[in-house]
Amino acid sequence: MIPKSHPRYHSLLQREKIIEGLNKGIVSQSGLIAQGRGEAFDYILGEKTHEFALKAEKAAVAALLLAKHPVISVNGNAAALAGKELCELAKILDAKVEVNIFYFTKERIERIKEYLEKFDCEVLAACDAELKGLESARRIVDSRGILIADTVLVPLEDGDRCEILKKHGKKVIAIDLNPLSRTARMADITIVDNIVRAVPNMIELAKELKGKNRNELEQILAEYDNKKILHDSIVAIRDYLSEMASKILQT
Ligand code: PTJ
Repeated sequence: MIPKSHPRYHSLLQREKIIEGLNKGIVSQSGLIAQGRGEAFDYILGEKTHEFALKAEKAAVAALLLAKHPVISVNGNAAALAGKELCELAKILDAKVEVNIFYFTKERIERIKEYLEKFDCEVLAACDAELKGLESARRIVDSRGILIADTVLVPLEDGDRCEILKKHGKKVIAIDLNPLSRTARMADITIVDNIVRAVPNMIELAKELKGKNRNELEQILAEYDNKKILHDSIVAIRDYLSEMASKILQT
């Protein structure tokens, strides 16, 4: 039990969720390492949602609302950290939820599916189709989901699949705290934010944008520039580090 007064409460809570996910057979062992990398980037971003992330979250929601076949791809870490919220988002957006993992075992696919179904969510996990051009297990998809999707939300992704999804003509939205990753640089919309903050923000935005017409949603996308967002996120890290370096000298 982590005391709420602990200065690193939120970060420790995420660790606990990931470890719990590992014990339940939802998270892969590598998921622990991925969380550590994410934490490090979150630290140097000041552990908050920046303006550039909110802009990307808004554009992502607009793209998912405009899509014909929107799919939210869920892996072990995403399920453990934000499973409930991802299901809620899917419902508001009328998007499909599909389990897709890098460290593939049929057992883990089933565990994640069962876990997500607890949130009153229909979960695709048939593993009955393949994304051509990809060697990793992420190629194994559901014929009713990612295979036919036009827009895919991929939280905590690896760069290879992002590239292949794009080659298959899909719009890719990534949630990745590392703006330097291949995924972040390849995606159409990159949300440089922690999934535990990004998805609740997207739920609120989805409620708000659902009432807009297609022209208004298209306008949001037309004004969105992912290169600028990536640039701004890297600059935010630089500025945060410069500020901390100055503070050290002042104390
Ligand atoms: O469940 P599986 O088998 O699909 O495996 C999932 C992981 C995450 C282990 C797998 O996809 C993997 O190895 O991913 P990578 O290549 O480590 O990339 C994960 C990215 O997510 C890194 O760039 C991290 O910085 C980022 N990340 C980690 N935790 C968070 C995060 N981004 C947002 N929020 C987080 N909490």
